[in-house]
Amino acid sequence: MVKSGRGKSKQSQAGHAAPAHGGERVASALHAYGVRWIFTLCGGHISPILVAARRLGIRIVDTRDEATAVFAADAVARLTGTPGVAAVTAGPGLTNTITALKNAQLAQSPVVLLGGAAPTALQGRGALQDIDQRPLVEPHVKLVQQVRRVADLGAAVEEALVASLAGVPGPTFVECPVDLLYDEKLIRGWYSDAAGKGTSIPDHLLRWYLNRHAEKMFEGAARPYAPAVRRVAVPVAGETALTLAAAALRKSERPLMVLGSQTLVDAAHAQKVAHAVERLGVPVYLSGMARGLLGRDSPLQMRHARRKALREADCVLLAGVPCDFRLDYGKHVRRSATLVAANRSTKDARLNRTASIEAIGDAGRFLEALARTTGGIERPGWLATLAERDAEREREIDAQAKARGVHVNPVAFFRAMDRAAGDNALFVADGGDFVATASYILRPRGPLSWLDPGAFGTLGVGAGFALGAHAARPQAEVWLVWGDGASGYGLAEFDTFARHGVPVIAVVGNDAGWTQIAREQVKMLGDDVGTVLARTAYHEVARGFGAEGIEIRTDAEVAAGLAKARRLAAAGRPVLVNVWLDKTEFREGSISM
Ligand SMILES: Cc1ncc(C[n+]2csc(CCOP(=O)(O)OP(=O)(O)O)c2C)c(N)n1
Ligand SMILES: [Mg+2]
Repeated sequence: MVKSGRGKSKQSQAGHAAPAHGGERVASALHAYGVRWIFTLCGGHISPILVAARRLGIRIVDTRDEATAVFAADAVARLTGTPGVAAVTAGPGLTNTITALKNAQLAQSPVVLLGGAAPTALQGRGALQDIDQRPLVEPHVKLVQQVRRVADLGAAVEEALVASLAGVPGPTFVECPVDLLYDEKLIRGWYSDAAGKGTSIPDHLLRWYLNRHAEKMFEGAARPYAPAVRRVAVPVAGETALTLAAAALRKSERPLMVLGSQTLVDAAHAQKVAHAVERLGVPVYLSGMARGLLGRDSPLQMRHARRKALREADCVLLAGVPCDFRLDYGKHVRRSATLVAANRSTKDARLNRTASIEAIGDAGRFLEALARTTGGIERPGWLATLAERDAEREREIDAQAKARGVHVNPVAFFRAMDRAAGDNALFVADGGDFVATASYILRPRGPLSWLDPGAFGTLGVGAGFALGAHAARPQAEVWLVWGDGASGYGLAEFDTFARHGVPVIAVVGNDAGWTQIAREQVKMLGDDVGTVLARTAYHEVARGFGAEGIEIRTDAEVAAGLAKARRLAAAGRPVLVNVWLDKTEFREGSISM
């Protein structure tokens, strides 16, 4: 496996003979690096990769949209710390991935995208699905590999895997032209047919040219290929930053930490990071992939009134969290506070605000080192103040959960779902207000049990994330919290869930609208144009794809409906629960785009 800082360099067992074709080279590189799934939507350009990968025991999960394939690869990457891999065909297959690729880039997720391409000799000459792919993909990835020789395919894939994980993780792209993937005899046959049998000088020239082209393409392809698995070093912040941060924390009277997704880039270290945070004893807010890090009920974790706490804290440690819109571009943190920015990215550490102490390196490792250096930094009075404020807000939420209308109260619904979901639950969030409400109320059970799109705020990640989550954690009870609007992007993946036996419980918050947008638009502009949906029977759509569908229209039906959904999922069935929501004031006043 290619895992940050783990595993020894070793030669893989597979691939000591010359591979029969380029697809086998790609597959054996992936296999050697511990890749266990390829998410895909097929195309002739990539068939040899899929077939060869399956022969090596890599699971091929075919989806109904290339974006889903990349979202699924993204989820695998985040949950395992091993690169997630998607393979798509040339041209439109690739263009369909761009949103998901951008989402992975902004989430700093190590995704490797394999793309087909037109035959090398025909590129730029009007071949099927032939476009210039580099300029399309380049702005969204760390590395583009355009392979031109069969012998280079394996190394290109290895490079893409390593680069996706190194430093600040992110997606990479390997373009594999179709004529590099099939076996040499077949390709030479294509080229010789293309050259024809003419006797004119141009005919001779064309034959000479194509023959020389094939020679170059297959140069070295007869030699054996054995991938060499490289270890990716975890970047570690310097000692000075550690000493300064330790001193600042010790001196602090009101210390506070905010942990973001980047803290858990090295998924295998999640428990160690959790122990470090517990040992430090500093009150903490968890966001993104860090949600759930301390389990359901840690006394250190605060869920509410973050802005107020940040205003009051005299020392703030931002671990893997940039000062972007979520911290009001840094304004949430008090000017006079000592700000410690622990981040793999210098750019993120400096975004909008100059930190007092910069710790450039892995934020999780930094927390581990800090806990070893300082031991506990308990400030019981400060912790109690924050905890009381948190408890106060929880009581308000309880009061809101009591309100009864005609259909389901979303606040009460998530209280019920939080009680119903198992200890092995993993929550995927995709939607607007419905998801924002969930994020206040649902309590992720443990490390890496919450997935949301991240800073790109992309609607439509849900089905792919759920697919990837089940692959990475087959024992987990995967709950997809889905706005009715958001569900439209991925409903067809119920077909994928049914075919591959993926027992997702998708809970659709059916408020017949794009409510997060409608809320502001109506208030500010007096018109709901473009924001209204119908009370669609989404559960019946799921049934049409061969999955289970449950409809819940009133609060009274919630507990039984959720229990039934869990039973069906436990028996291996994907389920869609269509929940008719009442309007609520819960999200009133929050700004949403
Ligand atoms: C790809 C994409 N398109 C549009 C948006 C803008 N947007 C943000 S929230 C939202 C409404 C979501 O509606 P729904 O999923 O039904 O959740 P609700 O707010 O109704 O609970 C929209 C359209 C976006 N974030 N991403
Ligand atoms: Mg909605």
